[in-house]
Formats: sequence, structure tokens, C-alpha cells
Amino acid sequence: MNNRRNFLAGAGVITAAVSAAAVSRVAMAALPEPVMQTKPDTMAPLVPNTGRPYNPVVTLNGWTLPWRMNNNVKEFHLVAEPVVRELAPGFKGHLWGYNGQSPGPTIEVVEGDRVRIFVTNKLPEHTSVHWHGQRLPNGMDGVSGLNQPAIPVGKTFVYEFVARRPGTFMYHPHADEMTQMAMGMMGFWITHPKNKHPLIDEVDRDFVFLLNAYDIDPGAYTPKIMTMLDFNIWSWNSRVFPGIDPLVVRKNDKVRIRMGNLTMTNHPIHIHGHEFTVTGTDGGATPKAGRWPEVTTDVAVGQMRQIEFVADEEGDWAFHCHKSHHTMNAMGHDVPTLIGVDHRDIVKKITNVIPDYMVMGERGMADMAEMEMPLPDNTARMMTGEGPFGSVEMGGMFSMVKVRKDQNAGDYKDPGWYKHPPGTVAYEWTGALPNPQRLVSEGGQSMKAQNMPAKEVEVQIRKPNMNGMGGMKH
Ligand SMILES: [Cu+2]
Repeated sequence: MNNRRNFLAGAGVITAAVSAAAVSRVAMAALPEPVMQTKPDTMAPLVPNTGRPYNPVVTLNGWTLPWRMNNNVKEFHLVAEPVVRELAPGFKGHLWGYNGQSPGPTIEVVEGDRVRIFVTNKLPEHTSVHWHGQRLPNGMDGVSGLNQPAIPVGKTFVYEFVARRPGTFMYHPHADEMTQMAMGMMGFWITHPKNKHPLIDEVDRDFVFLLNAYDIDPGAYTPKIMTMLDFNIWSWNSRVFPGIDPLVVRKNDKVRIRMGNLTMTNHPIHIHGHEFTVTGTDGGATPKAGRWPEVTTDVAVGQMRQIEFVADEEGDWAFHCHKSHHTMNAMGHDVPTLIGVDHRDIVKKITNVIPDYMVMGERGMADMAEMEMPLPDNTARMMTGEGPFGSVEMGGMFSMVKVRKDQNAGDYKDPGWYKHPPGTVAYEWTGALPNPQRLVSEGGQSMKAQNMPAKEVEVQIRKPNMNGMGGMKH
């Protein structure tokens, strides 16, 4: 979780870097000094002090890359390199990224800016950078082999183009893509409108993050790069709940959240307590006639979505991917459903042989959140996160929009848990419970009575090596 001190420290790092970059003519002929940032905290928005003005975004558990102006060209320096990223407290990944982190820093420019990006390759193999969604000269598009030779190990290439279209974009390698994206190489790009834009509203808070996924065995540090679909770490900006910072807003703020999907499956992103509209994609601002209220929007692979809403309901509102296995951390999932099976006797016998043996899910999976099973070092609990009423039983792609009436403008620090007004929290019924009529009478609406012969026992025996049974994946 971030706190005010981290914000100020982050802002300090960035300010120092910007002023250090304002140097002599000789130095201007050289590369801009790369700025590094290795902490996983959400850094304060980088307010521009050169170039055209704009309202900066906030990168969830990330930061914006400082630039220097060189004869009216905005110069950035990206360094592609191996990084150690804390995915959640106690869980680190050995990833690849840019300038000390995965994802790389957010790049923010203004429509009409001429942009020059130096890319230094410190990876053990060649790379390139594709500027997803941009209008640019073909030779700047970054597909290695097609638009340019790949950037060899140890070399620096220069990309230069005018940011022609305002909107929400991203960048990622287009060389050995499956490996490099599975290792965490990606970043966000915002082109702000240069004038008031009829389809781009000014907002009070503007959050950005990338949806990404890894396959890291519990106890391991390096993602398995040959995984195509069966990922086990579902992250936002290479962080998993409870490591993802909340999106903190002031009541009645107009809020924009921009997301891009660089995983290998789609993510229905869902907000509680509010409705939003999708106001733009990586194709640009959505025409007003094509906007409608939603509480969930599907972000398909390679897509970006920007959603907007007025945060007019106070509270701690869940904000998450609606695929329930994407709000869990690493787990074994090749296991049968055991709900309703009482196997206490057999477990006792097995634990005589294997002391750590544990049966999952005979009453549902909720006991996973509190399980006492020893975890290997360097992993995140499958379902976790302490809330004001107990375990939140979540992991992965889960965070909260925290709406507070007393949050100051521009203040992103976590206000703690929402204090519910008396009488507004679900409570236990302590009166009499009448017997439900429908369950007592056989027949009526009951499916069991109408369509199925009543059985005393509802257990299916799985025989090994039957087609479609043993070893079946989800
Ligand atoms: Cu998802």
C-alpha cells in the first residue's frame, strides 16, 4: 500500500531527474540519462513543467517517465532490461521490463508533440518496441524484421514520430513476442488532447493500468515462457491483490480508468456501486451515440478501454475482473470438486503417511483463505486480503475504488476502510426461521422430485484413464 511519504518520495525522485536532465548543449547531443524507478508504489502524477500543459494520469503501482525537451522534441529514454518486481508483499518475480520495472513507465505526451524515444537493449536477446494504436511512419512501427532490424543486445535504437491522435495506447516488443510479453515487457502510453476535445472530457482523476498474466510455480521466481493459455498469476501492472493499490477518489469526482489487455484471454472488468460508460478505445474517443451505461466491460486481448463515471456513492467498492479464477492467486486446479463429500476418515489415514496432506474444498473453497498449510517461500496466498469484516478471499485482478467525501483534491493516499453509517451494513437475522414450504413438500417446483429418481448418495466414481475424465484440464 502506498502512503503519503512514498508519494512525496516518488515525486522527489522524478523532480530531481527532470532537473538533472536540463543540462548543457554538449549533453543535449547525447542520450537523455535514463530514469529508473524500482519501487512498486503508485507514484504521484507527473505534472509537466515543459512542453504543452495537460492533466497527468496516475499509473496504478507505477509511474510516468520524465522527458527532456530538445529543440521542441520530447525525448524519452527506455531501457529494456531484467527487473525484480514485487508482485505482492512477500512475492517477487524475476521479470523483464523497462527502466527498473514491469510494466515499464507510462509515457505521456500531447497531441501534435514530436516524440523521440531512445530504446537501449540490456536484455539477453534482441528486442524492438511497437507503439500500439499510433498513427506513425511505417518504419517506426517496431515490428522486427518487417519494419526494422531487431535491436541487438547492448545497442540503442531511436524511434521518432508525431503523436497525431489523442487517446489511450500501449507499447510492447514485437520481437520474440511470446517470451518477452510473458516476461512482463509492456507499458502504457497516453496522448492528451492539445485543445478542448468534444469527445474527451476533463476529469478529476485519471487512472491507468495494464492487464497482464504470468505462469509462476509457487516458490519459483521466473515465469514459464512456454505457457500459452494456462496462466496462474492474473495481475494489473504486474501486481496481484492484495498488492494492488486502491483507486482513491473524492466523492463526486469525475473518474476515468484506462485499461489495456496484454494477456492471452479476455477480462470482463466490473465495478460495484456505480455505472460507467466506455468513452474510448485504442481506436480513439467513442462517438457519443455509441456510449451506453454498463457495470462490466469486456477487454479483449490486445484491446484498450477507457471508462468514465461520477463517483457519487461513498464507500469501498470492489473493482475486479469478473472471471472468478482471475481473482485468485497461484493454485493447483486439476482437482475434482469435493463439495458435499465428507472424507475426514480417509484424510486421517493419508496424513499418517503424508503429514502436510490437505483436502481442498469439501465445504467450498472459502477455507483456502485461512488454510494453515505451509506455503513455499515466494508465493501469494490463493485467496486472501484482510478487510474490515474478515478475509476478502480474493487474489489476482481485484482492487477497490475508495470514494470519500473528505478526500482532498489531488490526494491519492489510502484513507483506510470505509466507516459505514449506523444501520447500513448487512446484519444477522436473529428472529424465528419458518420452515420453507417448498423444500418440505416433495414435488412442487423441486427438480429432484419431478425429473430425477431420488438417490440416497450422489457421488460419481472416477475411474482412471477414462476419456475425458482423468487428467482433464479446466
Ligand atoms: Cu480476467
